[in-house]
Amino acid sequence: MVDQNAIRESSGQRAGARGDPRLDWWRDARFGMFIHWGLYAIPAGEWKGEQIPGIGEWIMHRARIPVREYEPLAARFNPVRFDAAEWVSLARRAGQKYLIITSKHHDGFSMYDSKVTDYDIVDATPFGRDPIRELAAECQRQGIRLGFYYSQTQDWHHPDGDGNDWDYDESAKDFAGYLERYVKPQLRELLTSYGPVSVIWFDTPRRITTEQSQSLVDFVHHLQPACLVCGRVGNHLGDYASTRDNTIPADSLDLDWETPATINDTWGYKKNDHHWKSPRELIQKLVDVVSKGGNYLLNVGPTAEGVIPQPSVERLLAVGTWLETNGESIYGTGAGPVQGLHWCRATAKPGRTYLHVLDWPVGGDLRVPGLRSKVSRAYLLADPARGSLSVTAEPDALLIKGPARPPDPDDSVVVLESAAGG
Ligand code: FHN
Repeated sequence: MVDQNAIRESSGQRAGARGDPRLDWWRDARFGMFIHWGLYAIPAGEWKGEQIPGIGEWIMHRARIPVREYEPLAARFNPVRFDAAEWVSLARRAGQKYLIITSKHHDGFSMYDSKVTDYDIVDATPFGRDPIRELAAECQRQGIRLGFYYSQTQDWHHPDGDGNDWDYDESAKDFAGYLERYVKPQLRELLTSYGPVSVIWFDTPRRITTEQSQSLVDFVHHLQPACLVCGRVGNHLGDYASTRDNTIPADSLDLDWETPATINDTWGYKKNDHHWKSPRELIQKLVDVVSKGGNYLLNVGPTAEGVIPQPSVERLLAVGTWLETNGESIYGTGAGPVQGLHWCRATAKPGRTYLHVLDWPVGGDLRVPGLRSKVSRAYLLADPARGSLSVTAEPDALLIKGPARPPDPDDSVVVLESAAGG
C-alpha cells in the first residue's frame, strides 16, 4: 500500500518501483549519512544580530539576504578543521553505508571545484581545498559509497535559478537555459571528476517539467549508469522515492523509498539548535523505517570550521554501537511479517524474522499476533550463546518467553528462524 501522504510531492508511484538490481546495494545498506554543509554554517542561524527562524541552510531566503551581501561569506569560509578521514570514519562507525553531501544547495554555492562558476569553495574561499575530492578519496579508502545532493531547481544566487525574488524578477528568468547551461555542466563535472557516484540527490523540484526531470535522469544515467537518482528530481521520476522530511509512513510501502531526517531540527548548522533526538529515538526511527521497507538517511550539519557537532557524533556512535550487535537485523532486511504493533517492529530476510521489541513487556512474555509460519528456533540477537527461547503457538499469536528484563533498553532483537522464511 502506498502512503501518498508520506511520499506526496517528493515522489510517486514510478520512482521506487521495485526490482531494479542497480538498487541492490542501497536496499542492503538501509542507513546512510546526509551532510548539509555550506556557507550558511557561518551565520549559523543569525543575521545582523537577529535570530532567523527555521532551518539553517535557508537563512539567505528567510532573511531575504541580497546576493551582494551573502556572497562575501565565501571570503570568510575557512574550515581548517575539516578532516575527510574523520567524517567518513564517523559514518563507518555509525554503521552508515553511504554518505550524501551537498555539492550545491539552494544558496547556489558550489562546495567543489567547479569550472562553470567561480562561486565555489576552491575559487572563492581562503580554504582553497576541494572537500568533495577529499571525501571521494576517503570514501573509496574506507568502503563507503558517495552521493551528491544537488539543488536542481532552486538557486538563489543564479539569476535564472528558482527561488530568489528579492534580487531577480522571477518572470524574466530563463529556467530552461539555466538547466542546460549551468545545472547539466555542473552535473557533468560531479559525475566525471570524482569517481563512482552512487546517488544524485536532487531536491525541491517545484516548477521543473516532466521533460526536464526526465532529461536530468537520462543525463545522470548516461554519464554513470549505476548512479541512482533520488525521487526528488520531480514528476514521479527517479530510481527511488523519498518521503517528506522527517516523515515515516504509517505502513510498509511496496516501493524503494527512504526517509531523510535531521538529528536536531535543522539540516545546515545552527548554533542555537540544541533540540537533539536521543540515541533511543534515532535507533527506534531507524528500525521503524527499515521495518516498513525503507532507508534512513540521517543528517549532520558541520560547522563553518569543518567540525561535525559533538552531540551528533555521540548520537551516531551510540547508534553504531547498537548496530554492532544488531546489524544483522537491519542490513539486507526488508519489511517484516508483523506490522502495526506499537511495542514491536519486524524486519525480515529469507529464513529469519527479527522482532524489534521497543517496549519490553513486564515479565518478558512476548505475545506476537499475526505470525503464521513455523518458527524452528528463537533467540536474542544480543545473546552470544544464542540460547533458545521457548516458543508456543497460541490460537491467534505466537508466545515467546523472553527474560523478565529487557536485554537492550532501546530495542531488544529476537530472532525467529523458520524454514519458510516467515
Ligand atoms: O529545502 C530543502 C532543505 O533545505 C533540506 O535540504 C531538505 C533535506 O531533505 N530538503 C528540502 C526541503 O524538503
